[in-house]
Order: sequence, then C-alpha cells, then structure tokens
Amino acid sequence: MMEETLRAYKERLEKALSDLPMEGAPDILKESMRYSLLSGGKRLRGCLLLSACEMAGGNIQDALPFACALEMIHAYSLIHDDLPAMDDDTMRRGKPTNHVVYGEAVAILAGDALLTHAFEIMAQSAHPSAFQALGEIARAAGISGMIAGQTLDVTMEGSKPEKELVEKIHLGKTAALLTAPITAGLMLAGASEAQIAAGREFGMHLGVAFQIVDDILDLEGDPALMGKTLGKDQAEGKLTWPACVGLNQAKADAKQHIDSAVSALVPFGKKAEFLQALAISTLHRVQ
Ligand code: GRG
Repeated sequence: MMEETLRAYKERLEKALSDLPMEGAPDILKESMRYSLLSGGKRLRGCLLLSACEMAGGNIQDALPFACALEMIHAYSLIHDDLPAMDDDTMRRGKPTNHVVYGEAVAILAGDALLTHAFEIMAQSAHPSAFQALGEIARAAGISGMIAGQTLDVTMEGSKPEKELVEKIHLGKTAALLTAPITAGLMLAGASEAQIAAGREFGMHLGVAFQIVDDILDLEGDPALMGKTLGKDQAEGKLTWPACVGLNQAKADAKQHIDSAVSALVPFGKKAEFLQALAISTLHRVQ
C-alpha cells in the first residue's frame, strides 16, 4: 500500500521533472543539468512534499513545482558535493559523477543553474502560499541550513567527533532539506501553525535518522546498491554518528529518531499513515 502510493508520487514527479522547461540554456548546460536531475534517485524530498500537502488536504498539482524545486536543489547539492574540492567522488546513483562526464566547470555551472532554476520555477506559482513555501525552502537550503551543515562538515573534518557538533552538522546538511518538503507542503495545503510545527518535528527527526543510516551504510552497505563508493568516511576522519557513539548505539539512535518522527504526526490521525510508514522504511533502506 505504502509502496504503491510512493510509486504513484514518484511517477508524477519524474514526468514533471522531465518536462521542466529549460529554454535559453545552452545545450551542454541543459544536458549536464538533466544528466543529474534525471539520473534516478529515490525522490524522497519531492515525494515528502507531495504527501505532506495531501495529508493536510492540499492539491498535488499546486505542490508539484515545489516538489520539483526540491529535487533540483538536492541534485545541485549532490553535484557540488561530488566535486574534487569537496568529497571528490566519481560515482553517484550508479553512474559517473557530473564533473567526470562534463568537466568541473560545466558541473559547477549545472549545479548553480539547478539551484537558480528551482527558484524560478517556484516564483512562477500563483498559489497564495507560494511565497511562504519558497521562503521556507530558501532558508532550509541556505546559510543556516544545508550550506551551514556542509560548511561545518567540510571544515571540521578530522576533529574530535562530539555528539553536539555532529548533530548540528546532520541537522544542517541533511535534515534541513528533508524538513522543508514537509513544512512547505503543509503551507501549500493551508495547514495551521500547530500542524506545521508537528511537521517540522517529524522532518527533523526523519532527517537526522536518515543521515545516521547513511553513516551506517557507509560502513556496512553494498556499494552496488548504493551506487557510490563506500567506506570513505572513516578513512577521511568524517564526523559521523557511529564515530561518536559506536555502530550499535547509532542503530538504536536512528530507531529512536524514527519513533519520535512517527509520534509527531499523531495529530494528523490516519492521514499520516503514509508518511509514518515511509519514515519507518528509511530505517531498513539499502540504497
Ligand atoms: C555550495 C559549493 C556548494 C556546495 C553545496 C550543500 C552541499 C554542497 C551539499 C549537501 C550535503 C550533502 C550531500 C548531504 C548529504 C545528504 C544525503 C544523505 C544525500 C543523499 O540523499 P539521497 O539518499 O539521494 O536521498 P538520492 O540519490 O536517492 O536522491
């Protein structure tokens, strides 16, 4: 049931992403943007936004440009994260990374273009809550959200893994872009302040759990399923949750965060079942 709903959201999103207008872009830029944007991926952020909007009685069609925007921002962050100056990765989603195929200059520009284009797409929405949702997504992607987390991640590499610092990194680099789809989706559905606060609580716990599981998968995952090189975190002195608390405690903590995420959505009753099941499924993910 959860898988079927997820498949339907994903299909809707894939079509919208594939149909995105990119007029005026030079062919090589368009090709590089589409290479990363349409290269698979779980589409978690886009699906979270569509389902949060539906959970609060909103219209999926109104939410679609914002779901696409989140996937564009996510794709940009992965392109830049894979660059030699950052994580220096050659494989992503089972394919060569963007800069390996198009060169560093075009990859940087494709990332910049995806980020900018995401805001152009959202700005075209005439929905009464469009500006509020756009602001929410900008904050999550920006200087106190994803960029803050990534800055700490890159600059604190090799330092002592302290729980408080690692949680701050996880809240920024990962949880911010998993919370914004929920809160923005709820805003587009005209949800109340209390509902948005509950959604924020859900997103933050889901996001932190998602990154803990990502850290665990770097240690014990299957590179073929993950579609990228694993085992780099330890070698590079990355500040991961298992490095702070050990592997077994990290697994327990991920479960605890998912339990808290599930509880946060109780006020939505049965309508929250999809998002609750999706959150639980991330604990057992293999990719
Ligand atoms: C501004 C130069 C510049 C760079 C920005 C902010 C940033 C670079 C990168 C974001 C940091 C990052 C990659 C965090 C990790 C989050 C994470 C676990 C990503 C993988 O997400 P999935 O598993 O990927 O949802 P798929 O492939 O399924 O979409």
